[in-house]
Amino acid sequence: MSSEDPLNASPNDAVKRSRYTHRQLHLLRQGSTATPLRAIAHIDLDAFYAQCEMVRLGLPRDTPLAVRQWESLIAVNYAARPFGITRMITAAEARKACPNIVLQHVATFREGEGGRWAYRDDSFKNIKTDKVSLDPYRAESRKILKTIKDELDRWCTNEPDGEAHCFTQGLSAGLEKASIDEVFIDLSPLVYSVLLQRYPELRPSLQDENRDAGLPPPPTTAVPWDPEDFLVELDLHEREEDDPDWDDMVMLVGAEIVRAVRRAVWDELKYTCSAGLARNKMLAKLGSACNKPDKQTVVRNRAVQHFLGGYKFTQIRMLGGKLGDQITSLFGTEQVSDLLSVPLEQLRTKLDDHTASWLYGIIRGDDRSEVNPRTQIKSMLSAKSFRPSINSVGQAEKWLRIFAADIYGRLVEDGVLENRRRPRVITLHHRTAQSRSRQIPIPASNAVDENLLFELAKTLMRQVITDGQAWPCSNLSLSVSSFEEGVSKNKAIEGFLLRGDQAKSLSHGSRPRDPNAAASEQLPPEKKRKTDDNGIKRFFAQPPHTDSPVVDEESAQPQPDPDPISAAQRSPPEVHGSAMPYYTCGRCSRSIAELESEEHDDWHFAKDLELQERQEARDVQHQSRPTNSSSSSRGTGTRGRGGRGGRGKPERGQMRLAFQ
Ligand code: DCP
Ligand code: MG
Repeated sequence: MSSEDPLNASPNDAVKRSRYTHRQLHLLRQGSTATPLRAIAHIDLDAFYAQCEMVRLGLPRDTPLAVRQWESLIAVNYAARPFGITRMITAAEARKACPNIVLQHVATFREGEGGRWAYRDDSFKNIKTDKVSLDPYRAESRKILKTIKDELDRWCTNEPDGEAHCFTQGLSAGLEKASIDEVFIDLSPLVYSVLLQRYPELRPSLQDENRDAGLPPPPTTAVPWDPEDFLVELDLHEREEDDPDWDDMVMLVGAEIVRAVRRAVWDELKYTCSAGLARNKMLAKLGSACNKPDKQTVVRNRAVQHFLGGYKFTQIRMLGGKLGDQITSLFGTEQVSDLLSVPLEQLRTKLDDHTASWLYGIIRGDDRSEVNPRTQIKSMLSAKSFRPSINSVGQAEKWLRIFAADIYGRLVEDGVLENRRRPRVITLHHRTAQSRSRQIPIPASNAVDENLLFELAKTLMRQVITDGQAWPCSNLSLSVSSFEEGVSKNKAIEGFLLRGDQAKSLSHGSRPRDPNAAASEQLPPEKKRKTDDNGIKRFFAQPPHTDSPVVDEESAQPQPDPDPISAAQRSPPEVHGSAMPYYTCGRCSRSIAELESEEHDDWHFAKDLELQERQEARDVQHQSRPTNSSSSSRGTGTRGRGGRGGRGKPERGQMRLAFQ
């Protein structure tokens, strides 16, 4: 009997097809979030600050070490963890538990010692005079990111189709720096090109005109996993002996790339990291934490249910905050496995439709959020709280010198010397009984350097003193914002340097226009409204680390704000009589000083959110159903481990959620 005779063919003779289609494979090439064949990696450095210190001090990996900030621990290496040392105990307790532990204090700036940070043996006793610097860790983080990109680029250029997908372009496609020590990588297009090279039968042929036809099956009955790959156990009804499908092959190639990336980070910089690989960000992030340190975990599609079933849903991205708490109280459980047995209809009786559908999907491993290359940093802030408060201009200026140096160091890293970017506004925040801030433009005619920032900061401080009520001051901070793009955006280098009259008038404009005006009066009315509006502020707020006992102000660096309006929506700049550049806003037709453009855009963004909020609140009222909870709240928290990452704004590809 021949299998070519369909009438007489037995089921065993039938040509087996993959459960995946040409269309789904093609979507992999495009990095689409819609294909089940996606390959997303999450890489997280092990005990990051502690490793930075071990590398700097040249210590062997088995030396117990913790990084301290005053009496608190902020990172603990894996050699110290078996002694019961965690971030939740103090330095003294750690010393007791492990007398040989190295307790390395973070680098600090010191009042009166200029603007250079240094490692000092006595920093931990000097909270009054020292200010933490995270510069060493930021610098290591940048090196690691570069190594990761270089390795990915090596893969790209080795692949015939890979060149279109380059990881080192200015804003790396497919690579999202999620925090100082973690990145998401969308490996999909790269995996696609490797797969096509290795399995030419995947190339669409003329017979495959039907894009929804199944792919030929993989030419193997067993996946050659590397012994270093930790595979999450399969779901109950799945068996390892079953033939693999293309989703397994996607993970196999992804795991090979991730292993190479991790090896490059170790070989070149001597850092270990852990990784998770899965079809989406949520699963990849959970995966990377599973087998720390120095391991990678693969969550195959056939293992997702088993994997997620063991978690509390409050451990899932987006469910770590308020939303998770509310779902816990509504359903009386934190376990994914309990919630899996709740039908969608029942979720809808307690949650609005969007939230119910999203939750129903996410606990089944469905997350379509994109890997977003981060937008550029939009502001930099350097701050210090004083206990006891300070009382003199001399003391304040010593700190302003440190803030200026701190911010300048970060501007240099951000490309200010190469004219890639420069800030246009400098702001001094000052707290006595109440908080106030004053800001002035940074003259476009001057090169931005430490001295200029210091001089401008002193000018602002003098204004605060002239206003009165400057002392006792309990907190002082300096920030720069309203960044201007330079040559990287095809602007000539001189684009920063205005000439002749224009430069002169702008530098005049940089002087305080009205030294006696209250700080808030210098802000556009829109800005004031935004600042006053608690409803909106929530969306911009970034929750602090919550698992750390450290109550600190040091070197806080605001995350980049979402880019609210594309430049295309703005009319071209116009110049008013004062020679201060203005433009007419394409949305509200108001005339806006260029220097305030970012704030103005932010204001529109905030207004849009506010409108959206109101609209959603109205929708919710209309669709209202009985609920167990009388509270009304919005599930925008994205707190991850350590409370990081809570940005409020939903990611692209995700819906904002609302409770009823
Ligand atoms: N960090 C901090 N305070 C916290 C949490 C973290 O200062 N409450 C800093 C120090 C960490 C770094 O951020 O080294 C990265 O945070 P992680 O949560 O990734 O923790 P680690 O990298 O230290 O350990 P792990 O191996 O669990 O990732
Ligand atoms: Mg880490």
